[in-house]
Amino acid sequence: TYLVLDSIRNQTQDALKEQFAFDVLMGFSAPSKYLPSKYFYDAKGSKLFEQITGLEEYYPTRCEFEILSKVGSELAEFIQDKPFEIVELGAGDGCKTKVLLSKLLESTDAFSYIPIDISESAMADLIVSLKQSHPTLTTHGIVGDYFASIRHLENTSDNRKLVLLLGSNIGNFDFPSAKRFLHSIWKCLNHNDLLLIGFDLKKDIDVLTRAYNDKKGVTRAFNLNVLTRINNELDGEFDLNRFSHHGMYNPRHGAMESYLVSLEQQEVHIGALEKTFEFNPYEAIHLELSHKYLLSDMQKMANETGFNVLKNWQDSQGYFADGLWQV
Ligand code: AVI
Repeated sequence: TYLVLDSIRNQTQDALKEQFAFDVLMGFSAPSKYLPSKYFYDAKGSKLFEQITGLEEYYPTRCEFEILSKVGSELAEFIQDKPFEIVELGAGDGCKTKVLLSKLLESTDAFSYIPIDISESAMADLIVSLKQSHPTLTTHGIVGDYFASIRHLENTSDNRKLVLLLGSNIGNFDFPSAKRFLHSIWKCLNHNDLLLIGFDLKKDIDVLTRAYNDKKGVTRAFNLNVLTRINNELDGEFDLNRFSHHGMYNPRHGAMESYLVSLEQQEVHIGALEKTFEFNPYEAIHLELSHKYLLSDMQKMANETGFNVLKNWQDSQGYFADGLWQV
């Protein structure tokens, strides 16, 4: 079973919809239009993201899988005190985490696993598949966003914790927000608690560009799904054929940026907002930032948010890194 965090449960569907409507209103009224990337992850978006993680061009998941398959036993050495909790923020389908859990279980079974994810359907699937793959593991899933995750960390027992923030999820925050988020994790943890955090590393720009512009068009569908959500949930009238997906690397910011670009002058009505928004030809909606890091950027981020870096692991291509940070 899994728990839908109170913060989500207490808000009626209507309130969530109102928040979505408000965020769309803010994003489309801004001088440069944008939408927050958390709206990618409804049931369909989470499935599309799972598909992305299996794409040939999308290397991060494969690289981190390689790292986690190697580090499991080493990681067990850092966790001497029993019992402990593994809390994963943004667990998704848990595919990479399962390999880590299996490796840890070879050394100890004195831990429970607490995956947290914004998508209720992804959580339901994860709990079912964990029952099959790891039947003896104590698991408590929680549905909630990152801020709910922080509240969970604040309110849990004094058990030793290992927090997982994998898949370069931290890359989707801008730097000030990433620092604030990591520092708030640090504040919730006790001395010696651990954070295993994944970073996508800076690399050849063509490799990056391909990863966010796959041939099968899954990333395109992932981005366009946000407009489908507005159509379905907010009574929007977007014609998806009138927007194109644009994923590009910004070397000044060291980040992949995704946009939907309006292919023509158009007006789009959104029923729930009782408002029509105008899109100029080639006007962009900014959807996502995906920062790429150097090992020195990771070190800096750890220092600035209170953590000590115990260890860094990289995949064999040097594309991705996981850092083990300690409070
Ligand atoms: C979830 N996150 C780390 C992914 C990334 O690479 O920034 C989301 C994604 N967007 C397009 N492809 C994958």
